Amino acid sequence: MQVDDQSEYECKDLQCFLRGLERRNPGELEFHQAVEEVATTLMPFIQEHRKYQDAQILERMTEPDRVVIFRVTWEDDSGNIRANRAWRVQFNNSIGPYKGGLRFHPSVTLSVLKFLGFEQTLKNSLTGLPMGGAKGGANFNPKGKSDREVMRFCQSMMIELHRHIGEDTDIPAGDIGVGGREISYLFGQYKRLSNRFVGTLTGKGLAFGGSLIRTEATGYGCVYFCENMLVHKGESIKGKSIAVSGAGNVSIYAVEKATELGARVVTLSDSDGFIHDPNGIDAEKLAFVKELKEVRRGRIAEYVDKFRGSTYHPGQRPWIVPVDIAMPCATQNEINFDEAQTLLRNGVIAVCEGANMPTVLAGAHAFAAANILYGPSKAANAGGVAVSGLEQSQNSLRLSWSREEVDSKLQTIMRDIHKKCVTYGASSGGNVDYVKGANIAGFVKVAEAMLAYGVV
Ligand code: NDP
Ligand code: 2IT
Repeated sequence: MQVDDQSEYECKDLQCFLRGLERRNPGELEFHQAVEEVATTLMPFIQEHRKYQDAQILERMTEPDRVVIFRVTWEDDSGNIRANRAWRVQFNNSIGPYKGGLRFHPSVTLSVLKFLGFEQTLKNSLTGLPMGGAKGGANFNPKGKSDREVMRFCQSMMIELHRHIGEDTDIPAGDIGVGGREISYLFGQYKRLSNRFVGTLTGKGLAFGGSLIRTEATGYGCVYFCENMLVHKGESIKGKSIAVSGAGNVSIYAVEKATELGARVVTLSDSDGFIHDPNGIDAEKLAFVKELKEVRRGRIAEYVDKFRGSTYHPGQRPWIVPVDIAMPCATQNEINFDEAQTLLRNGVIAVCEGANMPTVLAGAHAFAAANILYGPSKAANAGGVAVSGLEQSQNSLRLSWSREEVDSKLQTIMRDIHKKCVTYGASSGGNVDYVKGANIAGFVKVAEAMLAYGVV
């Protein structure tokens, strides 16, 4: 990084800023993409508010506080020695201790974790809770591994990770490939190594400090955000058809809440293909999916053997199905430009992102140009980390809130995030640019804290 390159720091326009970012972070395409999306909407705001520009806040905010990279060595069931790479990207702790998930997937790279950590910083700010931004994970593939192999990996990873985290320092949680099983192994090992029982991880089991509704929070929160956008436009989710992608934690609970509120969810997917059930994935069918994914760790293709009238589409994504609402809940860049166009051609009225950065930049621009309701991930999926924040509060207080209490706080947080997006994103024509609203609202709180700290 060329911190002392004066000319770069005299950048006053977007292109100059992005060229510098690319030069400092070569080849980190996902990170470039996330920053470009944010900087594009923020730059006019920063230019209007010279204090942020003069203090180089965006330049500083796009440089992580620190990155820890380490080897995780473990032994598989056949006695072979395996080695993986793991990271913790501690992005920004201006408004609270570092907070963000861990991802286990073979596609994990530093670029992916930097994009996620950067987004997390703004998302956590939006929740209104005192949480900084971080992300971590490993290029470990949990698919096809036995429980004992996953346990040995988690325990080995924690031997290094525990030095860098703590209940007031950095609090990891789940993400792709890291659910209740992995958090339990990680927390159990953290507790042994630190000889303390504190809430250093969230998403824990209910018997050992977990919060009710944390499992459901991201999916439920995404549906609450979608309903807020629809109600703001005089509409409702009731009676709408929805395409959900993925079949993991976020997808399952998005389907559950959407169905409960009277919508008809017609698709689910995994990395092999998608299922289409025009009759809707009701509570009974969803119970099958939960058991399939959470207990048997099977593939979504099995759905069609069980439920008549449904079809499986190998190698394809759900966005070709005509629906009112799209909820991408699998992974980044899972809606490309052509798929965005297809959704629009088929009359989609809302896209609400459960996954992080699921839409490519050109697709996001197409949604904005079409003036549909477009809820970007940092606003729409903030319910997960928000309830993680509530889990931390309960751990500190040494008590547990009821399901109703947590759900009601989650609904209030999602309503407040929607309100902040409207405050900063409403145009004179009555439309709301939720991307702009979320980016500015998330930025301002972190930026004000950084300004207050001086040159840090
Ligand atoms: P899970 O591991 O529970 O499920 C992930 C799902 O997405 C699986 O169906 C998986 O299919 C699919 N998927 C993952 N990677 C790919 C890929 N490269 N291509 C196609 N499909 C893929 O993860 P979560 O549900 O927890 O996370 C899903 C998304 O939501 C991620 O973007 C995550 O960052 C985001 N998120 C999660 C939160 C949480 O609390 N868990 C909070 C906020 C956002 P397969 O089995 O074939 O891999
Ligand atoms: O992307 C996310 O917000 C998460 N994976 C949840 C992070 C958390 O700390 O609960």
